[in-house]
Formats: sequence, structure tokens, C-alpha cells
Amino acid sequence: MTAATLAGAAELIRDTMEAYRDDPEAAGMLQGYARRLAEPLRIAVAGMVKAGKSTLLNAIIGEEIAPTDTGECTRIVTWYRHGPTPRITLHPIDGVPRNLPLKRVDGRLVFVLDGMRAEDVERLDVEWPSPALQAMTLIDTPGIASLSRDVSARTLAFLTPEDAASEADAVIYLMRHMHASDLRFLESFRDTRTARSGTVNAIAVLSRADEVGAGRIDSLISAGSIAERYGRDPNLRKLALAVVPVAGLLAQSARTLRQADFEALSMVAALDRTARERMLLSADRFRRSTEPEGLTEAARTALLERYGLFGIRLASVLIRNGFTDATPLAHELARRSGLDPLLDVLDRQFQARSEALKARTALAAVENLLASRPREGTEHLAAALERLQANAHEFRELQLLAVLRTTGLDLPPELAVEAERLLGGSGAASWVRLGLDSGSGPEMLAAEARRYLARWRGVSESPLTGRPAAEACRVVIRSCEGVVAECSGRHPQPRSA
Ligand SMILES: Nc1nc2c(ncn2[C@@H]2O[C@H](COP(=O)(O)OP(=O)(O)OP(=O)(O)O)[C@@H](O)[C@H]2O)c(=O)[nH]1
Ligand SMILES: [Mg+2]
Repeated sequence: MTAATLAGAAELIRDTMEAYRDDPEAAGMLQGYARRLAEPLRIAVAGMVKAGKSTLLNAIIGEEIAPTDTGECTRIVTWYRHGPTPRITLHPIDGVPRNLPLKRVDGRLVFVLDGMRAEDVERLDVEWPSPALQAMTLIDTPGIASLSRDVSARTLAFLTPEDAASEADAVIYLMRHMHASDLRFLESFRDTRTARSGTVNAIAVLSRADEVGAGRIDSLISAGSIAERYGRDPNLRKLALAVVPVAGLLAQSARTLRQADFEALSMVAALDRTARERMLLSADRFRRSTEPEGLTEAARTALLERYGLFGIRLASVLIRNGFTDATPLAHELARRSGLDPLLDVLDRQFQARSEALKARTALAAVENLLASRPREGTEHLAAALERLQANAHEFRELQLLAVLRTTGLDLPPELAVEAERLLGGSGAASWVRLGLDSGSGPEMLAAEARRYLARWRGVSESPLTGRPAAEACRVVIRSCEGVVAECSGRHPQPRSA
């Protein structure tokens, strides 16, 4: 099913290339889209200035490579993709691409622009041999709504171009609070031609979550309640598939925790409770503290920069509670930072339907081209496009999910919730759709899917079900049939992630 959609998109691109073969610009662009279908999913990290985008990107990759907090380079769209050896290529707006020297300070890349101004750079392309990048290409974007309109404009032009499909297949959108400008951005990302299909492909992150409770030990719990509230907000709900709180700084440092950090954190943990709480009252106090002996001011400042007060507090509690080795501590900090839940959502929402998301971008590109450079003899392409958009089950699922999240359907509330789950609203893997454990065997999955199938057939045939709802039921039924077929071994493409 998925393979057929992807193959259909590839075939449509080929046919369109044939029709536009005398237009080198269109042909070049289409070739790019054909290549994209075979590449990893492109996920952009976007959000307001200093929302913590580059830090979170490092946490996801599991290495501190992207520069954070530095001037010029945060204004350039930077791609991080998998490659056998590290390599940085600068693509100027005018002129030929060139390699940049590989310079790192404290592990982070320093982009030596060599006299070139950031505004003259179209993008930087970093190839990096990181396993995380094998599954997805990550794109760091300049902060939007920045003081510099140019910087904002660059991100918008890149993610929501007027006359082309977006460069990204999906977006992780960071926000510290929910502002009207955040919603406006997400709306424009959804309303680009790419999204004409009426689907949602954004995940919202409540970023710098440790700061929500001023670094108190329960900060992540408070952030979790806020994220839950945002997740129910009708405005955000129709624009984002999920809202996840993440303390990115802690996540980044946990994934790159060094033995020296562990030793310094252990020294703090060894202090008696009163002394510890007193020194951790504020960042300033911690920096100026004379305890623990043996930890210099420079070392305390470094700890603060890497972990924040929240991270130091949490690590001390964990060490005192038995996490007495660096590796288990690092894992626990990553889990508690919210990174693991975010990776899980990325996996369920993006990776598990990466082929559908890529196909969707390709179809948008063709739709765009047909509208912006119409020519005779392309009616068959328009028809093929429409067929794919209407009939590919993955698209119908995504469209219906968007409907359920926006206007809703005339279904009893508990059935609407169930439909959302069966359509993959909480994740596209079969066990998630069915609400079972990840370890459930194929027989159990198939039996459960048959039970849902019977129920939804009943709903669809009920005289109480109106026409739009009955059409939606048919999509849900098709999703259940997909799970049954897959679990009975009749499905060529396993659906589970
Ligand atoms: N306390 C805390 N600080 C964070 C967190 N994430 C990032 N920061 C800090 O916030 C500052 C900005 O972080 P960046 O990752 O550079 O933010 P950005 O969104 O990439 O910034 P621009 O690209 O300049 O828009 C840095 O000083 C980070 O250390 C977080 O989760 N908690
Ligand atoms: Mg940045």
C-alpha cells in the first residue's frame, strides 16, 4: 500500500519530467524531487529566536555539533545529513558551492565563512557520520519573528515557499509559550501548496521546559501539564500532531555526558541536603558558592552552562538515589529531559509514515508546477495527481485525521477518539493503532483488528450514521483491514515501525 503510493508518486514525477523535458529549470527541479523520494525524510527544526532549536537538534543527533548561541551562523539554514565522513559545503546564493574547513571548538562546528556574509549564503550542508541521521535529515532554521525581518523571511521562504513545495517534509516546531505568531507560522506551514491535501505534519515542542518551573525539580511535571493543555487547545490541535515538553539543554548534555561532568555532579550530590539546597537556590549562588571543595568556579560555571540548575538538581537527586555510574545516569537524564518521549513521537508520527510524507511533498511539487507553468497536453498528469491524492489510503488517513482534529465528525465522542487512534493519530504502528502493547504478537493484533473491523462496519451501516461520517467509517475500515492483512502475513509492506 505504502510502496504503491511511493511508486505512484515516482511514476508521476517521471511522467511530468517527460512532459516538461524542454524546460531545463522544471526538469532539474523534478529530478531533485525524484531523488528526494529515495532519501531520508527531511525534518526541519523551526521556532522563534533562541527557542532552543540548535540545542535540541544536537540532542536528537546525540552529538554537540550544531553551533548554539553564536552570531552569524544561526542566521543560515543548515542541513545535517548522513555521510560517511564529516564534510561541510557552503552553497552561496550566487556562485558555485565550496567546501569549508572542518573546524571545531569544544566539539561544536565553527563555520568559517571566509569573508562571505550570512545573507549571501543560501545554505550550509553538513554531512556527518551519525547513526541518527541515517533515518532523517535534520534542518536547522534561523529563528522566526526575529528583530531582523530578513532572517525571519529566510526561514519562511524556505519552509513555506509561495511557488514550490516546502523543502521540508515535516517540521518540529519549538515554542516556549504559545503565541499568536507561533500559530500563524504553523498555519502558513499547513496552508502551503504542500498541504493543499489538508494534512498535518508538524509536532510542537514546549521547549526549554526546565525553565517553566524556574529550574525546580518538578519543572518537567509543570511543563507536562502545560503541554497537555496546549495539546487540547483547538487552535493548536489542528496544526500539530502532538505537543511534547522537552528540556533540550539537559537532553543534549545527557546524551554527551562526560566522566568529568559525572564526577563534578557527584561532588554536588555528596553535599548535605541543606548546603545543597542553599547553593542551588539560584544560578548566581551556585556560581559563587565555595562548596563543594575541589570544584572551581570555572567548573561550576561549565556545569551550569551544560545542565542548567534543573539538570544539576535532578542529577544530584538521581545520584543520591543510586545512579552511581555515568552511563545509567545519562540514560535517566535523557529520559527525564523529555527527549525519549519526543524521539518516540518522531518515530510514531514521522518515521512510521515517512514514505507517505515524502510522496505528499512530491505530489505537491507536481501540483505546483502544473499550476505555475501550465501547458497543453498535461491533462493526464492532473488526472493522475488527483487520483493519487484521492485514492492513496495514507493520504486519506492523514486528511481524515486533520478533519477529526479541526471540524470533527458527526460521531459519538468515544467513537471519534477511537477513529483517531485507528487512523494512526497516536502513531502509525499497528499495535499503537489498536491500543495494545508493543510486544503483542500478530495473532493477537489480527484478532483485535477484526473486532474493530466488525464494530466499524456496524457503525458505517447504521441508519444513524450520516453520510460524511459513513465515508469516514470506510477509511477507518480500510485501516483496520490493512492491519488484519499485515498481521496475517498478506501485507507486502509491514506497517509497524
Ligand atoms: N535552560 C535551558 N536553556 C536552554 C535550553 N535549550 C537551549 N537553551 C539555551 O538557550 C540559548 C539558545 O539556544 P539555541 O539552541 O542556540 O537556540 P536557537 O533557537 O537555535 O537560537 P537561534 O538559532 O539563535 O534562534 C543557549 O544559551 C542555550 O544554552 C533548555 O532546554 N533549557
Ligand atoms: Mg540556532
